[in-house]
Amino acid sequence: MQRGIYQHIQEQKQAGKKSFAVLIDPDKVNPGNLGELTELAVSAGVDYFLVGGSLVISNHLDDCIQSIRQQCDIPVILFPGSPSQVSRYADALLYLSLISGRNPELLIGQHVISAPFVKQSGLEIMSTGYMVIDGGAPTTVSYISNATPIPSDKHEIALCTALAGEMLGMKLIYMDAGSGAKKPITEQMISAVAQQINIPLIVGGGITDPEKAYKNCKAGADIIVIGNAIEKDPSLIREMSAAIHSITVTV
Ligand code: 1GP
Repeated sequence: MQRGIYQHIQEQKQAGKKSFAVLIDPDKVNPGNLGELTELAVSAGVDYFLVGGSLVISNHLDDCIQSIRQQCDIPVILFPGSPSQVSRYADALLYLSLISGRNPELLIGQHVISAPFVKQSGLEIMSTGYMVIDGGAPTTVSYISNATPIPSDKHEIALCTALAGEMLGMKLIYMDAGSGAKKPITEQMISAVAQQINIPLIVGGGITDPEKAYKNCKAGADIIVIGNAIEKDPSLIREMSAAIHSITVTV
């Protein structure tokens, strides 16, 4: 991709188009199933790969990204759970600040430590206000972050947090119920946030069917992230992509 990924995300938003990002956890793929997944993603018109996880145990992040890149042109965006998850083979990085929590390490501490090598990586850096929303049960992200998620019915907390993130200069807001969340984020909360911010809104966590993805987009999500459901049934990629891409809103 010649121009920047963030510019592309903004252009899609301005055109009223919705995007689909497939989340790949490097711990859960092997060369065989990653190849198959990539092939399916290309044929289904997936917009982005997000690679990373709250807790990555293996050390084949680089191999995983290189294998995707050898097979396709779908941009690879890092979604790091820690500063160790930076790979120069990716295209961009979500520079996440956990603005829904009050853990200073995840708001700014780890950024200070990782800033020099993040800069040296040459990756496109996209500052992202990361908001963890209660998904009905503790998820890896809620446990690891040691921060309380925003209650799922407190729309006003979510929208004020997102607004603050935007006014602090963040380029994206990512609302996440956590991987494998029992209850994905409600359309009411997505809509409350989307109506208040101008920057692109990413939504993920516990989305398992195309109808939910569709409704989330209708409520104002610009990018839908799906991991678990696709790990379990890769053939869902096609239906999810069709549902997300079927929407064009008038802006
Ligand atoms: C998690 O938003 C992502 O950070 C995706 O969640 O794995 O539940 O799709 P799922």
